[in-house]
Amino acid sequence: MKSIVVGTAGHIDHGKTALVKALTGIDADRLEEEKRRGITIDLGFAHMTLPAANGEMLRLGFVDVPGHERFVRNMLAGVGGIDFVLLVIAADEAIKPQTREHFDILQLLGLQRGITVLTKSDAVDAETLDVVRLEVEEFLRGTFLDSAQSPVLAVSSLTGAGLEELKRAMVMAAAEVQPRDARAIARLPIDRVFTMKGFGTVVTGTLVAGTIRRDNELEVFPTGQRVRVRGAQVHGDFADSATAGQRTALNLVGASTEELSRGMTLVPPASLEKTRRADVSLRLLASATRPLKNRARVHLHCYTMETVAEVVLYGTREVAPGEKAFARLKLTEPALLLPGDRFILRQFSPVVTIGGGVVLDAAPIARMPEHDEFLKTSAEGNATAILVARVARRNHEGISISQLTAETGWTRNFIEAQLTEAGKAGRVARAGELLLHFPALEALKVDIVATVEDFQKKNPLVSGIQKQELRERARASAEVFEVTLEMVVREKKIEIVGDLVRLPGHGVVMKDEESESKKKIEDAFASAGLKVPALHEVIAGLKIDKVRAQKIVTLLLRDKVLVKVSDELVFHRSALQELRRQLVAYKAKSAAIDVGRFKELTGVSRKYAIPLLEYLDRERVTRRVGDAREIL
Ligand SMILES: Nc1nc2c(ncn2[C@@H]2O[C@H](COP(=O)(O)OP(=O)(O)O)[C@@H](O)[C@H]2O)c(=O)[nH]1
Ligand SMILES: [Mg+2]
Repeated sequence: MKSIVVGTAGHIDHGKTALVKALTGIDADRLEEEKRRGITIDLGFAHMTLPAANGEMLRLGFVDVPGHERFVRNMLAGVGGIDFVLLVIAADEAIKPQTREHFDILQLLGLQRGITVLTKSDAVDAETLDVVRLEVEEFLRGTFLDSAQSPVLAVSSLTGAGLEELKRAMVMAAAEVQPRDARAIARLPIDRVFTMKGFGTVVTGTLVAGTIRRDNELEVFPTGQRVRVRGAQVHGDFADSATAGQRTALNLVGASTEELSRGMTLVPPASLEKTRRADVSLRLLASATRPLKNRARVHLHCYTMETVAEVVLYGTREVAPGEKAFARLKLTEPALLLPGDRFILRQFSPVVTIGGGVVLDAAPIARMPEHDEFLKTSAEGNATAILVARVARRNHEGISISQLTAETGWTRNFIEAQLTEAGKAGRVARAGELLLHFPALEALKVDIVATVEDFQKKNPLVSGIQKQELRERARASAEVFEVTLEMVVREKKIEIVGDLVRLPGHGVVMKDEESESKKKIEDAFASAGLKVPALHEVIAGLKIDKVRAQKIVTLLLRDKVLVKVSDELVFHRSALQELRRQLVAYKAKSAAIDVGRFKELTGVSRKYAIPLLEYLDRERVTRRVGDAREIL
């Protein structure tokens, strides 16, 4: 069954609440004060089901808003989630100030569908009704409620005249309402919090995206509190789940009514992030009485949330009435905002609606080049272009899929689909969870190879650059560096030996006699096993002088081909590896070994055994316990 949420809008006393009651039978004025004074103060709710043209049923949730100018902020908390509006204009009064203000708000919110209802048709004669209709059609021309595309219907809630026609028109219009995405990340902006006898804490709201099920855990924004859904109601009926586009009530465990309030939002835990900064595109109403100045303080409304914000304009010192601009909003309190969210701005004082806009980026990063380009793409680009821009702006550190979700509110599935597109276009590369900007990645690869090449030219006696040093020169995050390095290795442009990175097959460039000596030293130790010769003897047997020989030994030690076990003793890496293997095998027989058994096992004298055991202790292969060693 399709569900949509219908909002009312219009000036006070024009018959909004009466119309909702005439349609649904429900009095949306639920507060005692509202009933006593006969005016709507806060949001009211009602619901009804109508047969749709395709034989299915259509479920309509109503959000009835107050028309009084003092309660526009309550109206704002209600209209954020609606799919469809009934713009109510009384035939005996025609267009009044809050008709205009509410209609401005609906347009700023980007609402696409609605019906204009001329109420109290019984209170005027046919001629007056015609005049009002003309006036209203003129007022709506060129807007989403232009009478060329959406009906202007006269009704009387008193006599019932026109109500059937209105219902039919609502069913037809509802068919054109784009259903909200039930698979998106769930988001419920809270509009009411109360306790219900036998249930405890209950919150209500219009579920603007996703699905919430009984027993789901949710996170409260911005407090971060975790709650569990004990039960759900949709349009007044118990339900196992609520989906986007439904008026939803949740019975929550884990939070008291004092801890929750209108303006907070419920979302799946650890999926999104709150913010105090948002880059936006905003528009000042043509009817605004003065320009919006840089650094002005305003009231910001988004869904049910409201806070004070400072507007920092980009590239201009003020926005004239009717003009648009990019700006950064600095919120006094953290809130949940996502790209695409519509918001309303009201003047700080006196409080009147002056404009609104759309969030482009609620996770701005510092000192970004081409910031303007990024905002333009965010405002006008398709999802793939936006994804590419978001990856590109983090070209040195990349962005993980979950981080991208937190920035955009997009699900993993949606991101994967965009990635396929972006990948085809050669714009984004993926390494596991990490997304990298392809051109930046290619540049980094070239950079790495050039750095290695350059290093080797300048240090012919060293067989490669230390990985750590290469990383520092590459100016990329550790993760991006590792991923890129791996790619360059796979492409066989460089190779990694131990801690060193070098051009393939490019060991130390040595003169013939030097490389011959190096080989001799290596061979002398490799063939000796643990019964190593004295280093000075090996050096004495070479054709080159001592200083050059010592340099080669230093390189061999640094590359960990040779390992110094004590001041006098140097071993080949392979001999020590073999020793470790022997000890592991020995451990199967005995958990401990003493010096005598060690000599037996390895065939070395005491002069070698003691330094070797001390080396093994340092390496945490063994641990000294009294005279023996425990094998770890
Ligand atoms: N004659 C007549 N009076 C109406 C009609 N609809 C509403 N009213 C009256 O107009 C007043 C304001 O109606 P209400 O629904 O509270 O207006 P709201 O402020 O827009 O919600 C009430 O006294 C209603 O009884 C109508 O269709 N015909
Ligand atoms: Mg009312």
